[in-house]
Amino acid sequence: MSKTITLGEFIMDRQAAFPFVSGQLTRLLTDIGVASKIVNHQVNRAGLAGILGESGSVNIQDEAQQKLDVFADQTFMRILSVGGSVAGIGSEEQEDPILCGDEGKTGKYIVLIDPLDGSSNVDVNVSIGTIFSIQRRKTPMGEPLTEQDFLQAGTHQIASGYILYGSSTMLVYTTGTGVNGFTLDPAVGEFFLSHPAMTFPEKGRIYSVNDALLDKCSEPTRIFVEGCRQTRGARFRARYIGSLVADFHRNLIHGGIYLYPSLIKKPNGKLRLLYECAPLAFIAEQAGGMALDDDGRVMDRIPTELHQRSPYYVGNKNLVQAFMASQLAEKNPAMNTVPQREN
Ligand code: P6P
Repeated sequence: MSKTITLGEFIMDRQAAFPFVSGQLTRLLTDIGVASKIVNHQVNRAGLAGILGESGSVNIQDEAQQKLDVFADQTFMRILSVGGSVAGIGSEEQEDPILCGDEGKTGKYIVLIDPLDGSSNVDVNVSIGTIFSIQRRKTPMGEPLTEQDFLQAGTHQIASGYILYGSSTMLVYTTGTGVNGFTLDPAVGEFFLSHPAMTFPEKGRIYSVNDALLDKCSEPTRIFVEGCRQTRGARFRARYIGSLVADFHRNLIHGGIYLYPSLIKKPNGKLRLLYECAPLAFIAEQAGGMALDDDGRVMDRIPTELHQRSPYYVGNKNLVQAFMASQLAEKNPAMNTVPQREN
């Protein structure tokens, strides 16, 4: 039986393939693993530790901060800012970026993070997650960071990933050479490689969208979802947890598409580009899938502000392409398509 490899061993093995690296990315990925174990411990005991519910504060999104939101944000900030690899952190929970290491003059990397996405589900024991994106600083070392260090396209990402605090806790990440998943063994406090070389199944049969929004989105989106619903053999299933990381992870394993569309009153939808859409888009593309917004590939989008939102359609390539065909059909009815019968 082959030896089960830990996250740390995997990261070190991968570094060995790049002899000229400084080891800062290795340290950063390791620190993310450490922070996620601490957050996982609190998430698992939230009901017992009296840290359920709202903290009484609101974040930049004007969303009530759950106590665990604040704890997760503080934990990742604390651990990532002292490791020496990070120059600055942009967090969903912080209005402005946090500068690390001598006002951001040291540290090679920029981290964009949603410390605890879907946290409103904590009180009802539904899976939640952390999403992270790692960029290389643009400003030379020794100089203070600028806004542009944080506003980079998804194609510049050095790494991205998520931690899913669910029935088991998993860390899934990519550095641009495929996607690998690690499952935490709480008995020894180690992440072990459990899902090597993750890819979407060839075809997907799940669509994930908030049905209550459909009367607020575009006609083509409604046409696409209706196409998924049609019973003529498509055999689609509707699955929507209301926790992006959980929905994304299920669709990565079983195949499907997640949609958070542009809405009449929210043309940019709800999800945030830098620390939700772009990092999961990197994972999706590395796993053979696709991630689009209303104008094309999410990874190409150059942000103009830290907390900007984006319509989001991500999952199996065949389903995302069918969705976009339904969007284009609005302009050219002859192109109208609905997902085809699964063989
Ligand atoms: P709605 C959670 O707040 C989140 O950002 C994602 O995790 C989730 O997929 C989405 O919003 C749910 O939004 O409008 O369907 O409740």
